[in-house]
Amino acid sequence: MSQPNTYYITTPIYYVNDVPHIGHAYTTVAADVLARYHRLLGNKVLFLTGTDEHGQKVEDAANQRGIAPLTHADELVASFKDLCQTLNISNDDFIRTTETRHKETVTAVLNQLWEKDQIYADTYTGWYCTPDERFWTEKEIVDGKCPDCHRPVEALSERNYFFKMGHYQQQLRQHILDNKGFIQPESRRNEVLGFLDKTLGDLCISRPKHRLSWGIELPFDADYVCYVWLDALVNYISAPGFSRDTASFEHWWPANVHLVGKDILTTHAVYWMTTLMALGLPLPKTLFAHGWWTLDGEKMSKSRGNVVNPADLAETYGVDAFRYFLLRQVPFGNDGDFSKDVLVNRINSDLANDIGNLLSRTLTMLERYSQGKTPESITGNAPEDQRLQKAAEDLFAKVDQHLEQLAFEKALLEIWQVIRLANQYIEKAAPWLLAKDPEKKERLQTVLFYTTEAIRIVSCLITPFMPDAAMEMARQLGLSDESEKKNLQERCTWGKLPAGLPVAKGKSLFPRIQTKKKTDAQQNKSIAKKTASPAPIKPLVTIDDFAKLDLRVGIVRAAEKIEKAKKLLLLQVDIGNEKRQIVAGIATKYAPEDLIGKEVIIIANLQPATIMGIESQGMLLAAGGKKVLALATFQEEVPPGATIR
Ligand code: ME8
Repeated sequence: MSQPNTYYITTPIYYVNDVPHIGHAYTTVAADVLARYHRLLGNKVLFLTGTDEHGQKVEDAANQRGIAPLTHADELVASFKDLCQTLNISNDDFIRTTETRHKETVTAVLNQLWEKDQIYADTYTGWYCTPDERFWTEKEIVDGKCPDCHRPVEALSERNYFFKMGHYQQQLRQHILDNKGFIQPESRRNEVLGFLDKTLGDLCISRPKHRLSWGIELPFDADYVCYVWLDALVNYISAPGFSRDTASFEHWWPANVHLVGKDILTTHAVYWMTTLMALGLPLPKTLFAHGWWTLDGEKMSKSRGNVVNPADLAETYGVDAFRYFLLRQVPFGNDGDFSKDVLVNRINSDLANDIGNLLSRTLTMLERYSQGKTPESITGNAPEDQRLQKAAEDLFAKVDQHLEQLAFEKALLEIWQVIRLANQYIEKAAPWLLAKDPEKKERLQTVLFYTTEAIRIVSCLITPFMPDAAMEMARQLGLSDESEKKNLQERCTWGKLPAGLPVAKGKSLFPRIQTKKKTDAQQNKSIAKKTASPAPIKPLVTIDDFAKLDLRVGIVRAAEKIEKAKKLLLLQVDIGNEKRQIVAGIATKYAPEDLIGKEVIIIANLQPATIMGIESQGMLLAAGGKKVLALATFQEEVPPGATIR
């Protein structure tokens, strides 16, 4: 990873219309890992998070409670700040859009854009979606409803102020094309490029006060407040000091990473980047839009009553275990489904069994065979010594490369390979047998040193993910507080373990979580549910029959509902050299917006068929019979058009 002197990372600022949930925790924990990692590398870090407090959603939430918006915001902000504390988040700043420093910067931004003739007044007639706070054109709305949230829209005609966003369409497109890592992951980059293929309109950046008063007043027209999205996006420059503290601003800007969820990709990739262009400011280096958490396959929302409270999970299962789970379970750009069973399994297998066991058995060995002290450094010649040394020595570079790509789960997987290798090493070396043979004393010392040194390196590299557990590991290994030390790379070189330090075996790092045993009847019921009447296997085919099918990787570039066909969606799928139009019976399971950017498997040489008057040029693979259970997709990113065997 290149080592800039400064590393500025942001999360979205969260709406205070409701309490935080697992999705908010996800982005914030991911940003925290990167911030901590960069501090360990010796970089100067600014890690910003905060709350988005203006606009209709917050005003409505306050009205419902019969209190003033700011009183409402003050209460909810506390729950976001508490969550940061609970999850051990190391943010350097927390910005609220109701703070004076932010309001001043928004006013300065509006003034600059106005003076640069980037804002104009016009009367606009369109369809307004109140929950989303945005206008749609006649063409965009679907059956009188918002194409985004599917709630009814209302016709509105009013004078407003517009930012000349359309003017920057080509410049933005070119920037994305020239800078491969600018929008990540690749699927999201393609999604934005697809969006920019259509004409980019201007952006309405005002709301008349008679309709919405809870916002920052436009400096050039006191009858209007600023559109909440423009207000919110400006937080990324108001916190480091734009328009107020030039030295600080220039020190931190441009940001290295804006981390967001995929729901707010367009507002960041298009609204924000064009605003920066209009202000003449450099663009952030990377915008990463991660995937979406669902609960048992369903969208989480207050109205469904299925919101997962992150503070409860952290309290029940442990902060570090929860942080580990979030980043290990799902590749960062992909969607994930939350379930407590999966969380518990992950904790028991990776944390209690793998890392917990490794530490506890190593400490026991040191107590028994090394007078409770860290062993002397010895060079081992056995192939297994060298294998473990190489794996541990190479670990920093691998983790570094994965974190550069924000591939948290891959970084953790690499660390766990070393942990598993160290456990196998102990089993193979059987130090308890070596201890019985006086002639094997030196071999025993070698085994102790190799194991302890591997764990020491592991403890350094898990620090950003699980700061408390890493500190406790270091403490038990007799090392002083490793987590606060910089020079991570140097600390991860083999052979740095100081000899003769007293170790202090303590409480178990990650106690095993007892799972309630299901009764036989429950077990049978759940097995029956899972395997309910599977369809009989069809007659055998030959390998030649199978080879006739041309299965390809496709990326969904566009998806829309088909009028009068409840179960069907019309998809535009990119299969490398060509685009296929496919009619798929998956509308009961997926909303069109869930599919954009998804990598799917298609049968590319299926005879085209006409469905509801539309030609379908291929078929998607999915689990399930008449009822679709899940689309077949990939664990890793794969290029469109790749063949599948
Ligand atoms: O959009 N899965 O705020 P917000 C994964 N104020 N991430 C999730 C998630 C889920 N189910 N739910 C929420 C806003 N998130 C604006 C942002 S920024 C200038 C203004 C995370 O409270 C994810 O990061 O709705 C998502 O982008 C963000 O919370 C939306 O938070």
